[in-house]
Formats: sequence, C-alpha cells, structure tokens
Amino acid sequence: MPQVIKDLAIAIAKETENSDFHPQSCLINLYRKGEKLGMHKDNTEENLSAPIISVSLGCTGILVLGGFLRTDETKQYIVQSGDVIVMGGESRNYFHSFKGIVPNTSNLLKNGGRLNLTIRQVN
Ligand code: MD6
Ligand code: FE
Repeated sequence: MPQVIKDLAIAIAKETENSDFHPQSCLINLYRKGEKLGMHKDNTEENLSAPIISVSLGCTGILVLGGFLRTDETKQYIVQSGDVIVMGGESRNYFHSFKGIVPNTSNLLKNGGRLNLTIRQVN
C-alpha cells in the first residue's frame, strides 16, 4: 500500500480517537452507473475491533447503514468525493450496503463513476 494512503488512514483514525490503527490492506471498489454492493458485514478480518476507514472519490453515492441484524432499520447517507467514513466501535459490525452512484456528479475519474477505498487493519 502506498505510504500516503497509510498516513491518511492513520491521520483519519486519530481524529476519531483510534490512535493505534495499523493499516495493512486497502480494498478499492469501482462503481460505474447502476452498479451496487449488497448488504454485508466486513467480518473476515482477524481483528474485528480495529476500525475500517473508508474514503470516497469521484461521483456522489448513497451508503446504507443498518445495525447488527440484517433486518435492523437502515439509514441512508449521501457520500461525496473526499468524504470519509470510519466504521469503528459498535458500528464496526453493522450491516451496510452501497445503493449506487449519482451519475455525472464528478469528473475526477476519466470514465466517470466512484472509487471507494476501505483501509483495514487485518490482525
Ligand atoms: C462503499 N463501503 O462505500 C462501500 N465497509 O462503496 C463499505 O462497504 C464499507 O464504507 C466498511 C467500512 C466502511 C465502508
Ligand atoms: Fe463494507
């Protein structure tokens, strides 16, 4: 992972009182028009207490955040380019999904769309 991404994640973690975050992996998802990510929990990491730091780049999109159970009530959040989400504490283990992008809201990416970086401490 490039050092600049590690440094960014560490700085973001510090802002949310997570002063011992060790970035070990960065998953990059690309969404074009109409593409989504289904309801899931990120629970394959060995360490489920470290937060996950997420950075949105490019088109605006809609993130859906639920609770511990798949059937829990959800809330929708508009995420814009440069927005950061920290799933830490209780929310580390909440269900969530990505509903899709709002096309043509950014020209950061050459072919449009949105990139989402999720930076994780694995163990
Ligand atoms: C997305 N985000 O924003 C999907 N997971 O495209 C996630 O699945 C996610 O934003 C864990 C922590 C933060 C996230
Ligand atoms: Fe996730």
